[in-house]
Amino acid sequence: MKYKFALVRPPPSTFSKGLTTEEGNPDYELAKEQHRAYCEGLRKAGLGRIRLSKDEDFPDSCFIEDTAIITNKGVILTNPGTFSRRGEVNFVENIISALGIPILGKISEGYLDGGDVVKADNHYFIGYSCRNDNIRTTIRGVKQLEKILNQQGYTSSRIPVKSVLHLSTGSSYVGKNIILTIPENAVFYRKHNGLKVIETPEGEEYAANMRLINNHLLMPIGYPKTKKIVQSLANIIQISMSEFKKQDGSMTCLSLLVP
Ligand code: CIR
Repeated sequence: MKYKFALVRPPPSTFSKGLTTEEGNPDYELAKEQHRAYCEGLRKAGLGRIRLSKDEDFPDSCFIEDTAIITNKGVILTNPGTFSRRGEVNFVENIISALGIPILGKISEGYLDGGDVVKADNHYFIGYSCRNDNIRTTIRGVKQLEKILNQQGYTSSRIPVKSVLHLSTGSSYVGKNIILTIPENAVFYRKHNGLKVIETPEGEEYAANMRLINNHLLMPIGYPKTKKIVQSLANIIQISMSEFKKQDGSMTCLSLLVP
């Protein structure tokens, strides 16, 4: 899918009050700086950017990926598993409507975070991440998304998410039929015919999440072994992600790509 522009939302001043399992308080000034560099990375990858307003009431609202799934036929609005994030979807819904992008459906029968969806061309991998320590995407949410995708002619498959926040936290589609993933997901991706599955080197699990944009890959700085693995696949753009990582966020979380 060829993308034309990205929707991004800068971190609000309440950013450090967001949800996280990581240690360490994020530095707000640095987070803003890293967000600007991220937007610059999107520009280098050839995308126009629509910068939406910040919202102090939603500390996690810069992680806009969790609010919607954008297909080439339109958008599916999510219903995040955590109560504190549900209100983020209304704002994004208004923007999507104002842009005239069709809304194909809205998750209402369970919970689903956009970060649990990894798209490989026209196939969607959906993570069910809800477990005792991580109240996120539920099976009912997965089933409803499968139904909507199916109605639109897309195929999908399910993957349990065991140790990370979302499916996309530990994997991403890096183009050319290749999935880059942390080892625990590899067996599930390998069930899918025609896909090549590459595991992240030990200690570089955070780099499993990259943003493929047309012929470019946005990846976090500081993961040299993974960089070596992907550098022949696309033009690599490296971004500092330290402050978003402290809030459990990764590369794809910070944007929604519109074809
Ligand atoms: C959260 O816990 O919801 C945020 N602090 C991080 C969300 C990251 N989003 C993503 O992986 N798609």
